[in-house]
Parts: sequence; structure tokens; C-alpha cells
Amino acid sequence: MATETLSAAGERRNDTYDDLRDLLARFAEMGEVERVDGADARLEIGALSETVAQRNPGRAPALLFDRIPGYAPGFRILSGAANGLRRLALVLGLPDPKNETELVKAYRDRMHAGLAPIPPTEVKSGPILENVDRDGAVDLDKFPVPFVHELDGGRYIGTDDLVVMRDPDTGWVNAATYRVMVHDKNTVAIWMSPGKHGRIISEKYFAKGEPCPVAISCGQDPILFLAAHQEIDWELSELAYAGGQRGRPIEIVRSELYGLPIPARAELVLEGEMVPGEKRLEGPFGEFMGYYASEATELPIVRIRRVYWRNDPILTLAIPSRPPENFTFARAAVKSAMIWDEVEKAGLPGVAGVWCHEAGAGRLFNVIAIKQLYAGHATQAGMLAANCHAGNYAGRWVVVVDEDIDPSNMFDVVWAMCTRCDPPEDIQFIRRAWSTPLDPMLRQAPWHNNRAIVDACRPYGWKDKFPRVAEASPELKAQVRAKWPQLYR
Ligand SMILES: Cc1cc2nc3c(=O)[nH]c(=O)nc-3n(C[C@H](O)[C@H](O)[C@H](O)COP(=O)(O)O)c2cc1C
Ligand SMILES: [Mn+2]
Repeated sequence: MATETLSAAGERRNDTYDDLRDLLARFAEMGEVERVDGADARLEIGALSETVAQRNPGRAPALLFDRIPGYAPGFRILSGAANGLRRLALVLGLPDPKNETELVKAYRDRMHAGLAPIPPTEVKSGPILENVDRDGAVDLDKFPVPFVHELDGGRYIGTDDLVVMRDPDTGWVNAATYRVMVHDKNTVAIWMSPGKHGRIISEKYFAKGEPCPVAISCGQDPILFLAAHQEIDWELSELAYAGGQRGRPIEIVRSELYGLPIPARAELVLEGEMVPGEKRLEGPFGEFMGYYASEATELPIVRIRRVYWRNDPILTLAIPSRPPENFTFARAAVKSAMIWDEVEKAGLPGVAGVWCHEAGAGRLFNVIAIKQLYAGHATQAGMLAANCHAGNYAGRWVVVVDEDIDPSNMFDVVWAMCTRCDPPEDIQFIRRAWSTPLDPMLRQAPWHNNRAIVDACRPYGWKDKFPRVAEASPELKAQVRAKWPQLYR
């Protein structure tokens, strides 16, 4: 419920499902998942996942691939798990929403009520331990690992994943989504952009000349992916964050080699160590801004020494591509609510809505609507939305609009930009902000970029004298609708 509070966590436990399999059964009842037999892990699964998601962004079904040629039947791939309005609401434990704004508002209201993280609980065993391949028995080739796009440099076992690492100084555990490429049957590579928590942690080990232990979950409850691929604060565990969202602790078991927490009901988990001195070429990989912006690079290898897997494992797949992507709807909704919450916590009043457009991969074109209260309010809103943790990485445009503009409606937003914005006055810049080698506008380190804050609000000084909008009043609209309903079907 939108009004539920975390202090009442017990009352808002999301008990509608236990794990990914349970959730798939719910999705099937809702008509939200299509089963596909016989698609090839080389290119076909990638192309189907990409194009079906694009047909109807936010409303397309998840795809469950089975009988993948060359692999055991039952070894499956799930694409776009929570990437739909209704599926996302179910995963977040929110009421079935009418539209984007309603979902974002419900989620933000929950955070606003003081959602606290709930640390994971350790259990002795779980389905993830049904099969454990050790050392010489490790063979990643038995799992259907997709080769996603024609120009990719390899097969990616980790996309909708959780890369779990422990900070060597503090013991804090980070769990984040980073792409993981398979080199061979027991070697992979992890690509982490500068500034990402996993990158900072691994560099701490390397600075001491030590290997970095890592566990990689490649299939799991989407609530975990939703936490792992958002910018959650340093030293806040994504597992605890996800537990807070579900209103109950995530159950974990300890990995055999390094005692890292792995979700007890995950589908497929790799464990090993990143070796600082030993490098191999990783990439290129078609990435989330829609380009191959960086070449293959030499990255430390990860030696995999344990593979934990459930019977008939389901690998979860999120593929970066030209947007909209098979994960950007969910990212847009969650990030919008996070930005809304963070700007309010920074003291911004009057926020009416936020939407991170999928055309910007849920990062590069973010719109914030406010009810303007004072001169400078719009600039404050734009700067905060661009610089808060959830909104900072790899951004490009932030547009500030008045509260009569629906931030998720691109038509409205463009209209506001066309009619309430004086470009030389109303566009400000932020220079040298946190970006990434994946930004196609950047050609070399340091990986920072420039941003525009567009004030598309009525000019504050004369907003009350601003020309009136030419449209029928709400009463008149309702009146004619009631009288000629057949015209509005
Ligand atoms: C499908 C998908 C793939 C991603 N791949 C990477 C990646 O390969 N490297 C990276 O640095 N970030 C990647 N990200 C973004 C990170 O998951 C995101 O920035 C997250 O906040 C990182 O966690 P951290 O804050 O703990 O570092 C990806 C996100 C998604 C949705
Ligand atoms: Mn983190």
C-alpha cells in the first residue's frame, strides 16, 4: 500500500511469492510471460528479447526460453523478468498501477514513510545448493550462455546478475550488477566502470597484491536485481536494501570458499577470485546507451572454482541495446522514485513527479515536475536531480517542468520545452560530472561528461501572468465525454 510504513514492516511483507519460480507462476496467471522453445543462445535469444521488449515498452511480456539447442531441456533463460508495469508492481509489493506516474508515486510514498533496510538472514541450506560443481568439475559450457549481439566480443553469463564482494577493510558486502563474460569453462571477466563500488573494492585487494574473492549470482528474484543495478549508497548492503523492499530478510547461505552471502533461492551462482596480474581481453559488448562505445580491454580474469545451481536452473537476462531495453522500464520507474526521494531528503519542496525516460536508458533524460514556490526553485530542482546519487552517474539532460506537465509524457515535456523555455537563459550546464567509457560522446579518460539542466517551467517572475493554456476546462471535458461517450472509446 502506498501508505505503509517500514516500522510496520511485518504488516507489509510481500508474501505473494517466495522466489523466481514462484514469481513465474504468478506472471503466468497474469498472462505476463511467454514461453519460447527452440531459440538459439547464439543471437536468437538476444534478438527476441530485444525486439519483443521494444514492441510495447513497459507492457511487453517476459520471455522464458527453454529447449535451447545444444543444452539440456529445462536449462532456461528468462528475459525482462520485472520489466513491465504490472510485473514490477507485484515484485515491489505495490497495488496494480494504472500508469507510470501512479507506480512511481506509490514507490516514493513507501520510501518517504521511512523504508529501512532489513539485513539478510543466514540459513543452513537452500535450493541453490542442490548441485555444487567443484574445481575440476566446473564447466560453464553446460549452461546456456547467450551471445547477445552480432558485434559482441563474447558470451555473457552475467547481465541480470549480482556480483557480490566484501570490502577488505570493513567487511561490508556489496552486491551489484556488472556484466560478466565467459572466457572458457572456468574463467570469466567482470567489467566495472570507474567509481562503481565493486571496482573500488577490487582495487583495494589489488593494491595489497591479493586476489579479490567474488560470488556471482546469474539468476535470482528480480527484487535483488532491482537493488543491485541502482546506485545504492556506499556501505549500504543491496541485500539489506532488497530485504527492506520485500519487508522481510533475504535468506542467504554462505559460499564454500570465501563465506560470501549468496541468495539461498538463487538459480545459478559462480564463486572464485579475481586475479590481479592475469589479464585477458573482455568485450566489446553492446551497451546501455545503445552503442559499442568502448573497445575490448584487458581485464583481470576471474577463476571460477565453485558453481552452485538449482535443478533446471534459470539464467536471468538483461540486455543492453539501443533503447528501450529489456530492463529500462523497471529501471526508469525505480530510479524515478529514488531521485524523488533523494531530492526531497536534500530539502527540495513541491515535487510533483519524476520520470527517467527510457529513450535515455533511464539515466540520460530525466524530468522532474515541481510546483514552483520561489525564484530559484527550478534550478535547485534540476541541480539536485542531476547530482543526487541516484541521478548522477552517466546523465545528460535534466528537464524541470511545472506540475501541470506529466513528466512521463514525452509529448507534454517537449511542449513545455517548446513554450516555457528561453534557451540562452534557461539552459545551464554542469561540467566534469561522473560518466563512463560507455558514453559514446567520450573518447578518452578521464571519464567525465557535461550536462544540461533545462528550465522548462513558466518564468517564475511572471508565472501568474503567463498566457493561459488554450484547452477545454476539466468540467467541460467531463461534460462532453459524458454526452458523447462513443467518441472516446
Ligand atoms: C543490465 C545491466 C548491466 C550493467 N552492467 C554494468 C557493467 O558491466 N559495469 C558497470 O560498472 N555497471 C553496470 N551496470 C550499472 C550498475 O549495475 C549500477 O551502476 C549499480 O549501481 C552498480 O552498483 P554499485 O553502486 O554497488 O557499484 C549495469 C546495469 C544493468 C541494469
Ligand atoms: Mn553498492
